[in-house]
Amino acid sequence: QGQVAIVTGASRGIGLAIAHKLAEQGMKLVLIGSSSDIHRVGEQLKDVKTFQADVSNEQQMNEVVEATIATFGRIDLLVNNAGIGVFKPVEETTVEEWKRLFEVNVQGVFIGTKAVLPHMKKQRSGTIITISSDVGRYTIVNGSAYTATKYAVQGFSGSVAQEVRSYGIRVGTINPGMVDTYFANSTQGLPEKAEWLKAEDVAEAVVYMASAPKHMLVDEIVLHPLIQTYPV
Ligand code: NJP
Repeated sequence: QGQVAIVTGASRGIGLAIAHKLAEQGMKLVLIGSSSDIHRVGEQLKDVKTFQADVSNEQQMNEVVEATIATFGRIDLLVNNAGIGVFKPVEETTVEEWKRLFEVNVQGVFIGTKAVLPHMKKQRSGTIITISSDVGRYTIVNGSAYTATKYAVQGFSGSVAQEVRSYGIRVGTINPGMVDTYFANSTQGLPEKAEWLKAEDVAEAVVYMASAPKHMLVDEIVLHPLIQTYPV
């Protein structure tokens, strides 16, 4: 009760489900989206502030974090959820697509994490959860650029987890398989995705990781739809 969470990419999909689940837990929320859609989400929830900001922009993210401290006084949880996907053969992937994937999926996680850490260190507590991917653990065809970003995020999060654990700060990743959202120009609720994970399934994992006893770090949660085959 009374804890404060920042969730990026909360205007739809997994981030929106996370926002609703954390609100049910009584958390105060700061929600970020790159489009003005994020403000509509704010109208559905209480104790919430919404910001239209690009996670890859350090100045914008620092302003959101400063506004969070000014409004709520602390930051207990950061969920680095915002992400984009491009799935095509490597020769068809442009340098612009490669750069943008890394800006949002990797630089965005770095910037968000860097911005909250001084506040969490002062509190000597906090949890940082990044929504990475099962493809941060193995590779898929036609996903080379996206897969590279999620491998990068795994390395980053694991390293930061070691760096900040002595401050009582926990850093972990959640690695879902196929989730029914708007990801990579899809639409949520299509019949062919009926048996995929729901955004709420990933949100439940966030709640589990964030509400674990303070002495316990849940490093990583991997979850798949039962129908999805994957390398082991
Ligand atoms: O995607 P989607 P998901 N700055 O498209 C926001 C990972 N994942 O919920 O631009 C700030 O429905 C965007 O906001 P707006 C995936 O890699 C997914 O599935 O305003 N926000 C929207 O709210 C990603 O890390 C699957 O519309 C930015 C949200 O991000 C995470 O799950 C599988 C932004 C995207 O909603 C959430 O993706 C997997 C920016 N620069 C991992 N760019 C899957 N769906 O199957 C985008 O393994 N947003």
